[in-house]
Amino acid sequence: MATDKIQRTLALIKPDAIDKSPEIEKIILEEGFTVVDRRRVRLTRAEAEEFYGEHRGKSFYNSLVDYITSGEVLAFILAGDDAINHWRRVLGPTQVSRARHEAPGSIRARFGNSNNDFHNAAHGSDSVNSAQREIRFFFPDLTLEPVLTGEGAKEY
Ligand code: RTP
Ligand code: MG
Repeated sequence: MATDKIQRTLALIKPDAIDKSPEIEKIILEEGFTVVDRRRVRLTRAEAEEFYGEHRGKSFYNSLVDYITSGEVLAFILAGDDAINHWRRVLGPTQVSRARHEAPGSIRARFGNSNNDFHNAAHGSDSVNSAQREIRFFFPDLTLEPVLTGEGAKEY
């Protein structure tokens, strides 16, 4: 659905799906996103704890930090119409089993781990604020111009 709302979002290919990154990048381009920048990086534990700070204290926090630091990740800044929600739709539901059931063509259904519901192959920012924070987290040296929204307002 076109909303005329150009946004940027942070997409992450998680460590267990990095071997599938060419296939995932193909989907990114087929879906019409523009890749503004990309970076392959291995997060330290401290960086991962900061990135997933919103989940600090939850039961799965330590295993999430273990997972995201288990190898390199590939971070992308994606731009496009309604990019934040568009990318989350392409990802599918958080849990791999739900993704396979409800959105069989989604990235998490196709590339998520069959043996671990939460090793779900990829990440996407969930709001304009998280997108801004997460883009700055992975690309601190990049200066980005604000994007124009359909309402004529400017967003990062
Ligand atoms: P993400 O942030 O990675 O795009 O995923 P999400 O928004 O769909 O889900 P979120 O609630 O933000 O959870 C972040 C990641 O934590 C792992 N998780 N494990 N064991 C659990 O109950 C559990 N819940 C979440 C997943 O890897 C999830 O993507
Ligand atoms: Mg999330």
